[in-house]
Amino acid sequence: MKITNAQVFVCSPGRNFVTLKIETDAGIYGIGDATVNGRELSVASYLTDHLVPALIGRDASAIEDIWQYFYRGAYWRRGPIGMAAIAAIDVALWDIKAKAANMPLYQLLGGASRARMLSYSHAAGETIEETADKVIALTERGFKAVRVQSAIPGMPVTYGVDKAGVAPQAHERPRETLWDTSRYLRHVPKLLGHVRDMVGEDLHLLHDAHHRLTPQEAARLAKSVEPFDLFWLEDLVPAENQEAFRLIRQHSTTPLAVGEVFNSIHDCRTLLEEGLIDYIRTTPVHAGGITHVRRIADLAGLHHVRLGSHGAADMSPITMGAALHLDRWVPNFGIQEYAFHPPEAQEVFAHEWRLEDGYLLSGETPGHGVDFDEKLAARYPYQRAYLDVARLSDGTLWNW
Ligand code: GCO
Ligand code: MG
Repeated sequence: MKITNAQVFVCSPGRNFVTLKIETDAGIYGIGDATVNGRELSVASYLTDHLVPALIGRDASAIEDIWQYFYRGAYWRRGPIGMAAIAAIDVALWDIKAKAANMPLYQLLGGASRARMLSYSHAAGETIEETADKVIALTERGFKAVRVQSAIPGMPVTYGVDKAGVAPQAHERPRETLWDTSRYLRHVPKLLGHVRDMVGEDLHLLHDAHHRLTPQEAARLAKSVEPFDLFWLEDLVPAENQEAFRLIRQHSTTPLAVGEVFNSIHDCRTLLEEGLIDYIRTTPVHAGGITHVRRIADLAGLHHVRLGSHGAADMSPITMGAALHLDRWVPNFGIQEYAFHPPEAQEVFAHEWRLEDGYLLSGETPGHGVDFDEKLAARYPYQRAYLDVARLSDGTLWNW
């Protein structure tokens, strides 16, 4: 089965997505997601200008060799742009292989370890009370796990909490936000304590610090929220320095999650091998596709670490499909994030996966079960958009 064509589409049905479609001489096509939020055109160019010309004519069934060819074969390897491009090719090829085998993708990985995947979504409010109401609303929709964020008093904009009507992407330049660690560290235990009191013991609660703390501050937070029995605390410190997690680990038993910005197994090796975290957040799109995340998941499994895939709305429904097939198979599954795509995106990317009673189901159709409507996508042209940046009150640039 030869690859006859590969095309990249950049569209913005509610937000920007980069999609790769690979066609074969067997008449079977596959699709992959290559979206890197705020850097969409770079991945599109990396694919169109550099990888696609070397992809056409190859054997579509040689997934491993094609992965190695673009990874090992490139002198400048790794990095978010290159790995997202490889991921899109990889996921599209797995889609093709599974369609050719007439099987849902999880079957090719070894079959199902579970029927449905526990998922969590986001509750975020301007006040603690408003956040608690949103947590309750999600439980009423069936969620058994909820990520809890709220605006921090004294900070005009807080990560994860957008004022009504302000789309996170609708900014022609990166929006500048203010960060204050002391206020944050005082506020979060109050927020989580209040929500735990309201919802009782059973609901899983999660929280994301979005890389803002130092190891010592992170250890303090992890310790202070122990009474609220969190499912996890996420991205406490920027993880370039994996060793920093040793300090956090020595001070607290709160479960830790990290890895949504990682793009290779090397980014998580120390964390996994030393058992410094509990959940690894790598997704197919940002960590080299199914071929590579499977390797990360196996290394994680050796060290009692479970998969808790990143599922923000800035990855297309294709990534959710691919992630759910991985989740369905992986023995060491933990939880899958789900942040609801815009309605226009749901139409452009028709998908078999679905949410039911707080669990995600992968679907049973051959392939990863996500399709792409090129004509409809053309009605939603790319719109330049940025993620925010953060500064301290004296103007110093901080981690966003
Ligand atoms: C999450 C993430 C997202 C990221 C976003 C960046 O846990 O879902 O932190 O909210 O900020 O994916 O593009
Ligand atoms: Mg996160």
